[in-house]
Amino acid sequence: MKTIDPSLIAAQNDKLARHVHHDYEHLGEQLARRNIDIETVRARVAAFGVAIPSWGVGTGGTRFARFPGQGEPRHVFDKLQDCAVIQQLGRATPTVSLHIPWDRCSDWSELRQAAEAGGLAFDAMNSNTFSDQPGQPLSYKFGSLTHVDAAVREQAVAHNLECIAIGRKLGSKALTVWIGDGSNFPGQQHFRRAFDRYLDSTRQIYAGLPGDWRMFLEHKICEPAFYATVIQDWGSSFLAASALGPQAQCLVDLGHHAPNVNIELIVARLIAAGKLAGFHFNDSKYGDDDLDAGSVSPYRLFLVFNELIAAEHEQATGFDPAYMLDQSHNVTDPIESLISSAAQVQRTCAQALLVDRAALDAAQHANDALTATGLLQKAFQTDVTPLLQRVRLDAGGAIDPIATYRASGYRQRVAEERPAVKGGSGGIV
Ligand code: PSV
Ligand code: MN
Repeated sequence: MKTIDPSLIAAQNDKLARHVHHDYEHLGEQLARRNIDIETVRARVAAFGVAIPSWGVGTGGTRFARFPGQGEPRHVFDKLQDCAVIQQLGRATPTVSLHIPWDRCSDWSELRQAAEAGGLAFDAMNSNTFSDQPGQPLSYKFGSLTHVDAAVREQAVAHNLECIAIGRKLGSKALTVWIGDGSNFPGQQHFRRAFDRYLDSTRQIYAGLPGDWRMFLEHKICEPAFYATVIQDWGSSFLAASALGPQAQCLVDLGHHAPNVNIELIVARLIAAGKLAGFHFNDSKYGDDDLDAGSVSPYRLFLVFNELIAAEHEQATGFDPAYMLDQSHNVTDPIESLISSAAQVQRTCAQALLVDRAALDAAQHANDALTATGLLQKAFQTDVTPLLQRVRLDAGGAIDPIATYRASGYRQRVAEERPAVKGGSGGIV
């Protein structure tokens, strides 16, 4: 697999390594004064990983247009190669989440080998019953797992079971189910019956889950159903996951909520119920904008991580969230966006590890709101850049991954090998 020449990474790192060691030492001293051991934080951050969505390495596009970039991946092997570059430089993305049928290929063992060669493994499998594929017998125009026609539901169930079968070949351990089913007009759909049909269909998928797999139910407030969506919020998702059983959990995509919804509170509720599957990280200003994680509201991301690290600290039962990115890159090179977004998520994890949990407990018990919130801000405002740089350097990545990526000329090189394809494979809608 043609990735970046390691000697280029080493040469780029050589220019910066001295400063990184100095800055790291300085940060360590500052944290020691706060009774925080930087080595402990570093070990935890080094173990943190967030999955790359295979569909994220292509230019996403909006409902209006897609403006493909140079060297767009042509198929899943190209996508894996791009993911390998992201991991090689950033060292925060050891896994890839595939979307079927966008990532269909003729030889899954070859794909698994390619992933291994690129230092990657497979995270959750994603099914797609929100769009019709060429040659598909029945249409999902009016829904899939909740369709009024049992034959359409059967087709959608079979597709999900096939995703599990593919995932087993690849070493995946989870299936993420997001459906666009819902209605665009009041009265169009019988709400309770549609939800019952969802339960009936997902029960059949759940029955096909291997014992060591999980099923992630992803909710979304709207789009493509703009009046009512069947699994529109964490409440519906939670009801369904509870009805299905312990292997079903609720996946939180940060963009899938109404503006200003308190997502960290939802996260806390799901943790308490042992039903937090994990995340699709991204950011937004207005809706499901799929902007780069932490690019608009980094403090909101921090507050989510504050709940996650608190749960880890308190050893909450059944707490084992899966972390994935889910973004649409329209104006950036997707590889650059994914490297920097993963680093942003990793940064936020590091910041949340700096919260003085004992002091926060004490402030909460004393009803000292200002001290409590100040403790969160102190952690959030700590510049952990040297720590992230050290983690990358120690793992063989690039101290400055974006600069190294640009210096490598990777994009120009793949542009020569990958002729421009009009339209290209599926992006995010
Ligand atoms: C839906 O908007 C979503 O967030 C789901 O995760 C899909 O699988 C993904 O985007 C890709 O379109
Ligand atoms: Mn998503």
